[in-house]
Amino acid sequence: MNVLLLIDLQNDFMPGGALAVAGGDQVIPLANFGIEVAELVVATQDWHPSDHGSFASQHAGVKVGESFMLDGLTQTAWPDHCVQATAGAEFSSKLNVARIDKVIRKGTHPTIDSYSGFFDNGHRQATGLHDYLKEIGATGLSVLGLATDYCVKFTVLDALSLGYPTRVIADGCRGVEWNVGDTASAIEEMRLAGAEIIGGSLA
Ligand code: VGL
Ligand code: ZN
Repeated sequence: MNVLLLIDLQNDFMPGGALAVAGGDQVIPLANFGIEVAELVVATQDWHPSDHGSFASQHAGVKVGESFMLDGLTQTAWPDHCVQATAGAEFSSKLNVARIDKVIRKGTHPTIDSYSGFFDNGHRQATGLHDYLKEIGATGLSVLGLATDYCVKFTVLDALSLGYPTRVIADGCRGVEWNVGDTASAIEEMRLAGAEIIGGSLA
């Protein structure tokens, strides 16, 4: 069974959101088309406590976009975003959420971030996504969502190392692009790791 995996299609990553990704809303129609034709749909949801350690607001002298050490790992400082049970953490209202079979929440532990939908950034804890995919007999993944250079990339790299044939629907992804070229580099990194990169077609 091929599974459509939707990454973090949440209000805070949409234009106007706390961690807005340029053109983030433009991927929703393709996500909804994918949902219509997919056998099974899994969505990840960035789901942080309000005092999450990835937030610049929690660290005196650390500005958004800077790197700092968080519990032994290099961490990028983000604006407060996707706080549990806030409007920003909800899926975009334009997304056909009724047809999502399973939601995987990540980033819930206060002192570690979780870009990947499978594991936190230190690979200390699993989110349950791999167990779920094994349980339903997933044989391959088609991935789209936000952001190409963070959560999409790390989810895809983990999926490949776990052995899932993985396809990235590039037109369904947008990057944060802190540095010019980050999105293109992320696509190249996923391709070199073995992902199949395709345009807008789900065929
Ligand atoms: C993301 C930064 C922080 C993402 C989540 O969804 O790509 N990026 N939290
Ligand atoms: Zn986050």
